[in-house]
Amino acid sequence: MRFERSQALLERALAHMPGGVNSPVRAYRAVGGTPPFIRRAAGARVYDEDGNEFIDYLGSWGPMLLGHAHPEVVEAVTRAAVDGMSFGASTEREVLLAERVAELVPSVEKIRMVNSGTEATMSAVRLARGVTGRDLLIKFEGGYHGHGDSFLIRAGSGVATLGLPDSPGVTAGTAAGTLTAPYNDLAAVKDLFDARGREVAAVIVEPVAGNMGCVPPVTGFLDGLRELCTSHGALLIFDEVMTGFRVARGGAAERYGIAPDLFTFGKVIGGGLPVGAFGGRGALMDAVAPDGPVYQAGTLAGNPLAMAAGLATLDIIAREEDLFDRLEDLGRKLVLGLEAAAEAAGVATTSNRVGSMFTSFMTGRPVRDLASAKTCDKGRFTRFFHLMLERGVALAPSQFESGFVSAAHTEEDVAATVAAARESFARL
Ligand code: HOZ
Repeated sequence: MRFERSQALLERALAHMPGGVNSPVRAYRAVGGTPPFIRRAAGARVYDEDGNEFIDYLGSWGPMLLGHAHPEVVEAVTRAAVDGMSFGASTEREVLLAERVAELVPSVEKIRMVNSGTEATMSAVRLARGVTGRDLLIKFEGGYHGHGDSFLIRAGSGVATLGLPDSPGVTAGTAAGTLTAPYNDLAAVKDLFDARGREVAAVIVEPVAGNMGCVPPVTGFLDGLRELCTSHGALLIFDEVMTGFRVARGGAAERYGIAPDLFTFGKVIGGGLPVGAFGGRGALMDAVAPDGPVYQAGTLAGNPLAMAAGLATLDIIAREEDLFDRLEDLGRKLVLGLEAAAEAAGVATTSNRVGSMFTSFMTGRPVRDLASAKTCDKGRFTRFFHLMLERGVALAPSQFESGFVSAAHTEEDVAATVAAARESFARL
């Protein structure tokens, strides 16, 4: 496989963009080699500038639940564009999308649209601090909630991938406002509450961690967080940027039967356009300006094109009854196939999956937190990643990210992926 045009574009990009990219993990620093520059995508396939074709499990890092360029979504966006790109004023589509989210996620009574997951998490934490009058935030090691200052403490995603320290530029004062605990370690969270419970405004958690690879919550973890927050007067924030409308129609809250106080969304809610949102109980959301004093605003918030893409996507999710059964089935077959391929080659892996989110870790140990995720053999992952890429399968270019199956993947795609994995594992 050749990447000549991509390499030429990378060299030009490096002249004017840090790392040649607009988001760090895309630079392939963890795995090396030339990141393919993508020309177009359709269904479960992406095509790069050199004419290479890949079965895509990156899924734009999560949004493409329905696959790329779904005709209904494309049509909705096209129709919206013709009517004007942005008004800075209210539109019917915003109302329809808010109604749709409230129907799919019953604990969301009110919602505010923003432009990214990062904006959503920053705003939700400000709201939590505003309504509780407390300062501290608890997050989990390897948890990633975007690049807001309060979250870049023992963070996952690109921070873990690049092995970066907590980011320079985050003030000591801000960092002191964030406490951390290992994911899935309820006792550690209890200790934090025992020590400083009266100061804790909120616990923010990815209900299925997706930014240290896919790490499901152990039984009782999310319920335990719910109880601890309730008994200490803190808010529970489910960061459903990755899991929302993905691990179930109503996200992780539905899948695990937990009602957090606040939610953050991103990715699928925008159907591939830049949308984030935060929402929750009406009484809490009423503290957001202009109803309340907690300030939050955005020129492009509720952008008509973005709302059209999100609405078309969520309409399909609401309407297609067997969608999540199909995603579950494809995800299960893929991961079983990857495990069998690794076993046949005598390669130790641990595969985690929740619905259509998955990661095959290059370690024989169970992965339930950042420390166990870090036991993986990164060199082996790198070799596997490139062997798969050469065979036309695009995985996330980091061991510490999730893979995503879409509704556009077919049984044949999964079989071809497993065949590629068999060859790749055998060559490690
Ligand atoms: N932080 C994102 C994945 N968890 C990466 C976003 C991107 O590079 O597009």
